[in-house]
Order: sequence, then structure tokens, then C-alpha cells
Amino acid sequence: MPSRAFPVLTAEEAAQFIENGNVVGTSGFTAAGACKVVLKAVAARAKAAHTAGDPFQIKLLTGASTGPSLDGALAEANAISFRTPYQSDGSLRRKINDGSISFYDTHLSHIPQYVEYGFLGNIDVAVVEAVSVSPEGFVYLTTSVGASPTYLKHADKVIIELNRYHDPRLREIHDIYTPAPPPNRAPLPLQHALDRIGTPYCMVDPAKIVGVVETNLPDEAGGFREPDDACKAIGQHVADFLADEMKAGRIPKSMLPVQAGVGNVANAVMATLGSDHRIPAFPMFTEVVMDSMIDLIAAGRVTGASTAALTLSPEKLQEVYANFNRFERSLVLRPQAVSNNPEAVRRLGVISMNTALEVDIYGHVNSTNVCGSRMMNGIGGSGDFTRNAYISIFMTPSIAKNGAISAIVPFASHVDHNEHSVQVVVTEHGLADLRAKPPKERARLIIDNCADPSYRPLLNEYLQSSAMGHMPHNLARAFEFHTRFLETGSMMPK
Ligand code: 0RQ
Repeated sequence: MPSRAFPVLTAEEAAQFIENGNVVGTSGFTAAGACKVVLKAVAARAKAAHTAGDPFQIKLLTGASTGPSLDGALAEANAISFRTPYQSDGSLRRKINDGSISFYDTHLSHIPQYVEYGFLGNIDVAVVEAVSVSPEGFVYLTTSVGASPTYLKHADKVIIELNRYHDPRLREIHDIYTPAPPPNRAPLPLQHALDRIGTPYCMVDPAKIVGVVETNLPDEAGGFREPDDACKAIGQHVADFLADEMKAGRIPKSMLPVQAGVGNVANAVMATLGSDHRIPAFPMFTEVVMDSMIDLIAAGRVTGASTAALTLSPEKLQEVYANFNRFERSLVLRPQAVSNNPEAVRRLGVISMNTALEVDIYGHVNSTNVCGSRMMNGIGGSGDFTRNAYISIFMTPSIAKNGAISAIVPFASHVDHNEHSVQVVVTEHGLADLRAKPPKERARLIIDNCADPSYRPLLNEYLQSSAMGHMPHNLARAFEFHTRFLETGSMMPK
């Protein structure tokens, strides 16, 4: 057994290698492949230290969000001082917003390069989940790759969580390629979304492995909501739009690769899009594969997916394992430096589909900060794809919180994706194709096609009140939807 080459530790023993103030890099890109026991033991250690009056906090670097046994446990134990690059845990979110955790929100594709150049400090310990590790240091990862190859390379010490739950055949879908640092970075040798360009393993200096912790645990991936009518309508508008683009010859008959963000909306839209037979089967060049995409691959509607993670419910993952021969050629798991590579996105002609919290009348998108201030999850990979997509689409239900919030606002209270990168906006009411449209035309399309009818008069009134100029704004009133919401609990006047 490969683990015999390294000391087999309990999670508590492994946690002793992590000290107060350490920078810790972990596996996990969503809950897929996230560490499940060692960081939980670090949380317990931090709690004990705090009870004894001692400080204990780590700086935590991951691939993206993780699971409750990692982000959740550490946040609840007040064991994180700094976190990057993306999260979606309730406790962690609360602490980021009350100021007790510093959060650095950045593009996921940037993280490996940031680590490489030391912007995030020296990595003291990497904790990475794997299906196996050889005495020579060949590490075969589980359901995500994320930034693990980088953390393994740069950490002083390495702990492997060897998870027996996963099918060792996962190695057949891993493709690990690490771009060299500039100026010697070669073009990615990727001609098609599903090309394999690397090795099935990451390499680590075996002398750095301080121990292996054995587990047998499923990923803590929560499922998504059943698609509601709004999500189904958004999916239908996207499908109609893509079918029209094909008819117009702006999308080739063979289709282009598709990227979809993670969440209830994207999961539902993918299901609708995939079942529309006007759209031929397409490959995905994306960062997260969700349940709906596995169904589409099984049905032959998606030809395969390049991704950084398999964010699947335990049942869906078992379905993949039970039919591995079917999925082995159609799934490729890559490091986030490759899955989210902006150069590849531009060259392959990816159609990106991400979700907005709010969109303003000129097409700026806020995906991260509620009312400009409260962090939701983070930008994730949405910027990696949006800026370089052949067609960049943003989707959102037109209202949130039973209509107290309009997703279409006069001015975005925070901008993740600006008017120059956002090409198409879709809500359940319709679609605004912003390409080649100057600002005032964009405003007309977004208000008329996308805003909820109950908010259209208010948005029109704002537009008419705006001063002259290329992109007319009434600065005294630009945030009145948000200030009204903060004062009264609704963007709609009483
Ligand atoms: O709150 O759960 O309390 O009901 O936001 O909204 O409609 O369920 O949508 O799950 O698709 O998430 C933008 C957050 C959408 C996500 C966001 C409230 C709403 C609900 C969730 P409840 P839905 P989704 C891939 C790419 C940025 C990163 C990204 C996201 C909750 O898609 O984080 O795209 N995107 N990464 O009620 C206040 C508003 C709101 C609002 C919705 N304007 N103000 N609350 N909500 N609009 C991921 C990776 O990179 C790994």
C-alpha cells in the first residue's frame, strides 16, 4: 500500500504540524475534493488554544469554496485570520462581513501564479485529499484539482488525506499541467476543450510529506434547488438566443464550448439548455461540473467537460463511478490555472454563462457584494471566463427576496464585470443583447426586456432624471434603490 511509505497519522496528530500563524494551502474546489478531517482537527486545536487564552489562527488558501468540515469548522472556531480566493460557507461569510476574517477576493486562475511569486506568503503546510500517493511522490487527487499542484510544490510540509471513499479510477480523468512562469510560458497545447495535455498525477518531493491520514468520507456537496419557473424561463431565453445565433451563422453548426457558473440558477439553466434539441451536443470548458451536466453527458447532449471539480451529490458521483467506462473519456479534471485559463477561453471561443446578484441599466454586473458592502461568495472564476468569452452571458431572476430587491438597478453598487465585458443579460422576462450597443440603447433593452414590470417605471423615471452625457447618471440618485432597501427593507417605495 502506498501509504506505508509515509507515517500514518490520526487527524489530531496531523493537526499538530500546523502552527498558529501558518499559511495553509488545501485541496477543495467547492466541496469537491476538500479536506475533511485534518482542518477539522485544527479547528478543535484552535478552540482549545483559545480556551487556554492562547492565540491560534491560520491563513487559509484553497482552490475555491470548500465544505463544512473545512471552512465551516475553522470559521466557527475563530481559527482563520485570512482567507482567499472564494467561499460559500455561512459562518465564514458572517465573519468576513463582521470584519473578523480578512478575505481577499480574486480571480481563481490567478491563485497559482500569486503563490508562485510569493504574493500570498510562504506556504507552511499543504493538506491535500488524494486517492493515492506513491513513495516517489506521485499524488493522484480525488474529485477536484483546484490549486493543489501548486500548494504541493510550494509547501514546506505536506499532509495527505487518503480518502478510500473515492474510486481510484479517478486518476484516469486527471490532467495535470502546470504553465511555466513568464517569460518562458508556452502557449497551452490545448486545441479542443477535452484535449489532455498533462499527467494524471501531481508531483511532490516525498521528503516533505510528514504523514498520511486515512479517511473514507463522501464530499460534502449540497444539492441544488429544483429549478423554479424563473430559472426555467431564463434557460429557455438562453436556448432561444443561442439557436438564433446559430441560424445567423454567428455560432458554428458544431457549437462552441460552454462554461456555466455554479449555483441554483446555472444548474437549472444547463438542464434546460441541454434538453433543447435546436442546440447540438456541445463540450463544456468550465470550472465546475454539477449534477445536471452528468445527466446531459449520459444523454449524449454534452460531449464532455473540462473542469477543475466534480461538484456532484453523493448519488450522482456514485452513478459516475458505476459507469466509469462511459465517463472516463468525457471528463477531464484540470488545475484552475488551466480550467480557467483566459487565453484558452478566448481561443476556444467559450460561451460563458454566469449569475449576477444585480445588473445596472448600462450592463455593469455585481456578482459579489450585496448593497456594495456585504460579501456573498466571491468572484470565483466568473471573471476568468467573462472577460475573454466569445459570448458572455449573465443570468439572474429579475427580483430577489419576494420582490423586495430588484436585480436590475440604476447603478451597480459594486462592479465585478463591467459594461465592456458583459454582452448578454437574461432574466425570466427576457434577454438583452448588449453587443455593439451604446449605453442609452443598452439601458432601454435592459429595462424593457429584463427588469421586473413592477420596477420598470422606477427605472425609467431614473433614466429620465439622469443628466446629459455618454452614460447619463444622476449621481445624487444613483444608489436610491439600495439606500431605500437599507432604510425600509425594500427597493420598492411604500
Ligand atoms: O438567497 O439563498 O437566502 O434565498 O442570493 O441566489 O437565486 O439561489 O442564485 O445560487 O445561482 O447564486 C450570484 C450568489 C447566485 C452565485 C450568486 C440572494 C437570493 C438567494 C442565491 P437565499 P440564487 P445562485 C462559478 C462562477 C459569483 C461567482 C461565480 C455567485 C441567494 O452565482 O456567487 O459566478 N456568483 N462563480 O435571494 C441580495 C441581491 C440578490 C440576493 C440574489 N441582489 N441582493 N441577495 N440574492 N440576488 C463558481 C466558482 O467559481 C467556484
